Amino acid sequence: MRTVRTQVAIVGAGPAGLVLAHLLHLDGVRSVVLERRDRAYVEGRVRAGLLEQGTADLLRDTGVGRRMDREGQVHEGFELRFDGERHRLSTAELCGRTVTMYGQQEVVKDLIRARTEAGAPPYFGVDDIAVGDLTGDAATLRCTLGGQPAVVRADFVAGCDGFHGVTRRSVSAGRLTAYERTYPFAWLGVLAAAPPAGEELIYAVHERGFALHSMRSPTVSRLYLQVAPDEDLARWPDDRIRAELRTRLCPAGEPLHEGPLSRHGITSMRGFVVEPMQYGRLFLAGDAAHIVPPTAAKGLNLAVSDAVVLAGALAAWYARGDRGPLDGYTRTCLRHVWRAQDFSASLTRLFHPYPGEDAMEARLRRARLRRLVGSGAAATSFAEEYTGLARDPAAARRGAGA
Ligand code: RFL
Ligand code: PHB
Repeated sequence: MRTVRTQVAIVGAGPAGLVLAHLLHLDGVRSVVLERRDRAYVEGRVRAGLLEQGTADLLRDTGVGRRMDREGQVHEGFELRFDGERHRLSTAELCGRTVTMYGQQEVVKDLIRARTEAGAPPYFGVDDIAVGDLTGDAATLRCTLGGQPAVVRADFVAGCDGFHGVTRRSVSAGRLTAYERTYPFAWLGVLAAAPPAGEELIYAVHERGFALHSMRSPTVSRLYLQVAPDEDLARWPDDRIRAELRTRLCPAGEPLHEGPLSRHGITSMRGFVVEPMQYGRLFLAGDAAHIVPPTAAKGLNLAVSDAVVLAGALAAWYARGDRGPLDGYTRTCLRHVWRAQDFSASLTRLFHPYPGEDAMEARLRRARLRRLVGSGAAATSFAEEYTGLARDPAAARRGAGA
């Protein structure tokens, strides 16, 4: 039996786990990252693409932002279409903040590269982790590493293994409370090998359903359509997807570049939070602890925020024996988690016609949209939430003295 001894065992090589490992390394704390999938899978998974300014700044500040600065696109605003009208909201003018479009899998590649260059690459293909007692003198994980049975002993376990991971489920029954909401629709997402229709994102609210025109690069667009929650992808041949995108995004015949579609997927819409986000030696971060519907693009950004809080708390423990920040981990994170849940829920309600929505509700939604584009105060508040002004992981890390 092989034994691996480390300070922090990190389960999952998504954004939460990899940012945490990177920051701990910079803080002189040893960790190992254990990932169920192989490297190609993790680096190829197409998911989020919008980095709040604080997330982009954190990557920059900590030395993993060079490719993002070369290849990512900084956006100073976005377009909102409804009732055949086009409105631009400038987040830069409203609150002085921008967002950066750069694919989640590119962030993941940059972080894996940094771990590899630091001599501590993640272990991939570790698909049988069993979490032992979390309340004793040390935490123990059993798994197979490189074909050999292994025990990983650590002071702490970071559960960064996403919503379907093993760490949250390893906590004894009754210790965690889950809050959950599912939405009566889903998003069908595709990549298009076509230049984006414009320089900024387009959010289109249409009576047939919501549509989003996003992007990953000057030659790759990312498109989403609201569909039924149990939608069958087989019912959506590419011609139907294109026609529906044109109807919802371009009601006045606005341009939309077309190209081959790939990476078709259905993303369910769910809000989920578990409280507390810690138990004994286990600390949950990112999707393992909370899920937001993708409407406001908060999932990845929240995962990075959690990782910054946890890295700071672990560094305080190892550097000064200060247990306070670890004890307060849940409280610190939940403030921004619930803020983002609320913004994501209200944006989801604002942008999507619910199945069976009546004429009254449709008009109330339109009145809210009108207020957003017609009131400086409403637009500024929206821009602050959208760009994550109040939850800036780069500022949090600088503030923690790192
Ligand atoms: P991740 O990225 O899910 O990473 C978790 C990692 O843990 C691994 N894992 C395990 N490893 C070892 N042992 C086990 N038993 C394990 N079980 C799982 C997984 O293989 C994986 O590598 O979580 P993290 O790091 O918390 O990051 C969160 C973000 O990934 C997530 O919030 C966003 O991508 C959510 N999300 C989206 N967010 C947006 O802001 N905009 C989007 O367009 C968007 N699209 C999406 C999404 C999430 C999706 N999911 C969860 C299915 C599209 C999809 C399809
Ligand atoms: C995306 O590009 O995946 C994306 C962008 C903005 C959103 C949601 C998703 O609000």
